[in-house]
Amino acid sequence: MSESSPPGDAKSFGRTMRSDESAVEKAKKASNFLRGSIQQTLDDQAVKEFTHDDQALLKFHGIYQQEDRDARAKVKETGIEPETWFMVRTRLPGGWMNATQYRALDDLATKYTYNQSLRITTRQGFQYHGVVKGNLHAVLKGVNDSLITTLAACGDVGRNVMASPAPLKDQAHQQLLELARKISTELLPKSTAYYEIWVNGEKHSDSNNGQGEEPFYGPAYLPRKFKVGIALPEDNSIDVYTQDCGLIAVVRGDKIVGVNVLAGGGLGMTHRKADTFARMASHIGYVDVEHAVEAMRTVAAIFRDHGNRADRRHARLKYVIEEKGVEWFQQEFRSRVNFELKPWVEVGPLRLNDYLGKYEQGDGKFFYGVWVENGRVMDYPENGPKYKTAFRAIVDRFGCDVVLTPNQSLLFANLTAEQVPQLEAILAEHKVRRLGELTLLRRYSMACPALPTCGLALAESERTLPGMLDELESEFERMGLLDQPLTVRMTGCPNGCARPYTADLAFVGRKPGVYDIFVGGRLAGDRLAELYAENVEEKQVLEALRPLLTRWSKQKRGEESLGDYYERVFGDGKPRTVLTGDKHTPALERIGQAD
Ligand code: SRM
Ligand code: SF4
Repeated sequence: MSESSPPGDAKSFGRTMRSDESAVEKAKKASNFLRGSIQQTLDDQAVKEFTHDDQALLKFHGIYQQEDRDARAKVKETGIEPETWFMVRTRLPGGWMNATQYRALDDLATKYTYNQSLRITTRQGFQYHGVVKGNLHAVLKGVNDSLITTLAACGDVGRNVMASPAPLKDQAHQQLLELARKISTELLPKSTAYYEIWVNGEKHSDSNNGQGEEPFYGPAYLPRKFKVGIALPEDNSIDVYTQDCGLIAVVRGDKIVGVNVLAGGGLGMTHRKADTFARMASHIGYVDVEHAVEAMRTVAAIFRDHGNRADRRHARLKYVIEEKGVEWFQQEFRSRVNFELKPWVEVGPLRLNDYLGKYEQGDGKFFYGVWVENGRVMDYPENGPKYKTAFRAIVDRFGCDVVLTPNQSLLFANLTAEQVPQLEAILAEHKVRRLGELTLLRRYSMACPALPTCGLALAESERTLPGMLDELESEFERMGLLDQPLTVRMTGCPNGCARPYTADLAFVGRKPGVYDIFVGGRLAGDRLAELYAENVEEKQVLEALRPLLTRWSKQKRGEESLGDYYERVFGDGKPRTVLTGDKHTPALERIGQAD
């Protein structure tokens, strides 16, 4: 092991820190370990917003300052300035919670969100939207009282750790969850600021000393967010290739014996900026399971020490690896550990498993997966589904555990055989669609929140995808394609929050009512899509897709998905691992010519 930069060596913090460091870097270092002036602003009821620096720090506490963009759009009409809103995100390793915790989180949503909803995120967390400043403390305290945290759900730290969600009672699944929890704990900041501000109000003896509160991160934390997810070959719903550090469990018998380590995945990019791109994580190697946590920590340490701290647009690990190369990364990794980085172990082909419907757990009990439209657990008006009431009734009646999935859905665990039909009756009574009532198109769909809460949204997403799917369903039915599994994803901007670039088909917001269309990913999540059509008006989407859908319907081989068909016929034979924000000729132009 090199003496210069072992993971956790405080001397190595900011080894490559530049003099032109970004404003956020300065804010972090000046924050006294995430305190800033958050408490003062909370105490001052006359102040509605946090300072710019504090907004950056709040993210580490799991909070985003937002506003109601619907109201913003109507300011001219109404003359009323939108209220400052806050989004609060939980950190739930592997998406797990028990019934008591679910009830507590559900109660907080009823009391404190603008639309009484819990929003399941694409990383197995819950989000609260539209919380007002005066209620922030109550929400965070409430979350913590139920032994869940919002700490490090956002910010330049290790984010919520994802894991294949199936609550199966075999050894591999138990190990998987244990590993996700260990990694999550390992990545939690040690600063006591969070507890002082939100939980017990007490200053800890070691606080305010400005030193030593972050033995791993140091005062500037990471250059940017850092995402870890653990997949099993039979379930890559976590999209392992999109993680900063992905782990694929290698199972022998029913035991995880090691993990394949991937690094440098990420999806965020900017339209027309070729120097920003989505990137599939690179294969780094294999480590025995006892070294998995240290391996992840080492990947994070390399990022900490080499990530770009001047330009936040280029601050993700993917840019470090793309610039310096995989071999450099492997060498750096080896120099920091005293265990062996072994060659990558071939595992079976990756698949996506959404676990909807009824499954045996392996201990005589059952779990049951329920699809939630875009993860929004709420009671829709009139004849719409009443997810929130139904889920609460299920949890109250059966006391079951709840697991959030990476597909914005939810599993109820530890049910008896008799409880399953009762649960199904509750779903039916509340108009919640079950497996047989979903087309495959809808089943594997996801959309990010976008408007009205997301400050970065260029177009609608969650509120538009359901209607677009109605139209796609009619078109697919007409073409005899409804029984083809495929992933359809939508985002309101190119940041990629609903992981559009690994989907068979994706719509990425460009401006209000206008989307870029991407095609060519697939359910397995192991290939990037490419730009198919640019600047397509929402109403023209079907027309733009028709040439491709027609060919697919006539030429597909067996169950060939849209992405696989596209790749076979129009791909260049090489799996895409990088997708730039400035793509040359959209594929539709080529396909048009191929007629
Ligand atoms: Fe995301 C920023 C929502 C998963 C890439 N993401 C945001 C913000 C916080 C907007 C902002 O910065 O002001 C969004 C809040 C909207 C709102 O009103 O709720 C937001 N991201 C989400 C969620 C809720 C989408 C969802 O449909 O569930 C997901 C929360 C996950 C969680 O529980 O932690 C979410 N975001 C992702 C993913 C997917 C993933 O991690 O599996 C990605 C792509 C992977 C990646 O990180 O590259 C993603 N979000 C981004 C980016 C682009 C980062 C980049 O490197 O360029 C941003 C913009 C940023 O960070 O500046 C962003
Ligand atoms: Fe907001 Fe863009 Fe993420 Fe959607 S993809 S939530 S619009 S940042």
